[in-house]
Amino acid sequence: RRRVVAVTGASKGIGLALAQRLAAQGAHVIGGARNVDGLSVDGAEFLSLDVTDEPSVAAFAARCVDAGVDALVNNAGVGSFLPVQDITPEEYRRVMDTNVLGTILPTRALIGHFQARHAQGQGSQVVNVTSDVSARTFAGGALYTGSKFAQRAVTHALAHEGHAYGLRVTEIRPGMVDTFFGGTAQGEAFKAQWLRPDDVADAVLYALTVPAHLRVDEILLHPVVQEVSY
Ligand code: NJP
Repeated sequence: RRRVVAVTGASKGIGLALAQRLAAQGAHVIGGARNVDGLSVDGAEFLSLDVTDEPSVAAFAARCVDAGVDALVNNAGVGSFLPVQDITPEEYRRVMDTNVLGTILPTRALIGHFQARHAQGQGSQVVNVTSDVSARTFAGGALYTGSKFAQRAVTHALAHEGHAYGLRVTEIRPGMVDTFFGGTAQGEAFKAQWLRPDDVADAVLYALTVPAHLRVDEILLHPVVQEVSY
């Protein structure tokens, strides 16, 4: 049977690269994002998904369960870099809802399915694309890194809870990646030495393809040009 992998935030950047990589390796991909019109990848289906919206997540999850999904990759996320004095409640909610609630809702919607799979002797996986800043911060980072600290905490708590039903949980922590992140354009000259979306997709792929007795807890990866910061 083909492996079935659900990917949130699959319309561009890391998520799209991952959908292409997974499909090329023979998996069936169920990709979700708000803007999926015109997307086409052999071996992938794209569904409209807003990870902050419960009914939208429920519809996405129903299709995933129907297809017998093996793994969920929570990749959807937004960036926002403001000093504390400029953070509005609206911007707080947009970033926290997308990055934190947007990780919780798709996961929550599939836990019953993952537990049922465990009862049938099948393991499942959740891979959360957080950030290298899920455990450090900087000026202007309150909101974004705060959301990523929280997403990391959700990831760790899920790993504890999921252990009972054989769920393998992985945190992928990329540094700077050349995508559309934070409203920039992909391919801009100043990002020439940054990670490529494929670099991060390969890290996810690694976590998803290790032998069943092995759990990859975390992968931290940076472009060489990025300062060493731990
Ligand atoms: O960014 P981008 P990345 N519901 O903007 C989707 C993390 N990261 O690939 O809905 C559903 O090219 C959006 O689709 P759409 C970052 O925090 C990055 O770099 O159509 N989907 C698009 O497909 C994030 O968690 C860097 O607008 C929603 C995707 O998310 C992950 O990498 C560094 C959505 C974003 O594509 C992927 O971001 C780092 C919603 N409500 C961590 N809102 C970096 N690039 O430097 C957004 O440390 N999306």
